[in-house]
Amino acid sequence: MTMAATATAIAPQEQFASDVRSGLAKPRKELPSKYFYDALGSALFEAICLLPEYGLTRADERVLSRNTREIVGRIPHPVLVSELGSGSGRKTRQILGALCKRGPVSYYPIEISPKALASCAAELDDIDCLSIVGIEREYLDGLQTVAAARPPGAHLLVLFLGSTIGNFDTGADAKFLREVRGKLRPGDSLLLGTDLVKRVDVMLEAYNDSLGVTAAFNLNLLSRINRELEGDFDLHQFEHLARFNDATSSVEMHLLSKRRQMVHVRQSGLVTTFEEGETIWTETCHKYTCPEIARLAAAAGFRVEAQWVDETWPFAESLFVAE
Ligand code: AVJ
Repeated sequence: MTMAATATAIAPQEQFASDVRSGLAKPRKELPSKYFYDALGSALFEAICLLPEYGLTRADERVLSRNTREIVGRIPHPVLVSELGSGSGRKTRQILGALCKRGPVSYYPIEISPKALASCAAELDDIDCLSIVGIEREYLDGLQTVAAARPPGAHLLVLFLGSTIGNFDTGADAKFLREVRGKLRPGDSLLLGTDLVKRVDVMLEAYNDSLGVTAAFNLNLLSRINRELEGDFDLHQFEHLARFNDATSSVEMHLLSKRRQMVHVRQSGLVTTFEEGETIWTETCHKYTCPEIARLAAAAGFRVEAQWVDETWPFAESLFVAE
């Protein structure tokens, strides 16, 4: 794998320190969910994907593998593929493998974690005719780099799988997709994975598993702050909380302070007090409906070319085409 871009204006560590400072200074404390994925957090997420309660990733993989031929049949050739978040490479493998049967394909995974990029490249290394160019950037910056590098006449397919789109705040998903659209040309495609609304108890158990893996995944954010930013969070004094917000149709994850306590984060220059029962909001996982996906596409300048839904665990794969 070649690395096309590693330059960032502000060092990732400083960005982390500053995001922690601003998130914990808010009246309703919050932390960005993108910081879950250090080496331990990524391993815990892989474990989450194996939990019986968490059907999301299996559904995503199932829809993709059952419909690979039809999906790929709708993508013009030659094509340049870019993925927002490199994931484990497992899901992408089938799509890329099928595209490669028609000729050489360039694949540009965009990911802020260099480790994730490396393991994705290792996973996909054996596919013939595939050249992998890792882009260590935020999604939109990375997509800009890919768009600038595309040869004339090549079609661009953007993959945004696993319902990561659901992690945006309400309204920010549409804004993000508009920005993605802004980097594309008419006729380019976006394959978008979205988890769909299902029974509330099923949705809640997916984020509150009986082994406590999701709790560990959530709490690891505090231990990452301790490790990397010289924080002194006492992990025993916080607990994992998952709840369904009806108004936004989202599962929210929080970390709840079990008592009144003070916390320091040295590299963020932060001292803050938690009341008993106060929470840090760490993640939003929005659950979609199909009409909502259609509205989202239209609002962002796409049409829904095709859609595939898993019936066992309602999850949709939608092929958007830029208008
Ligand atoms: C990887 C963002 C799709 O929102 O379900 C899993 C992350 N958080 N369990 C999700 C996650 C808690 C996951 N996504």
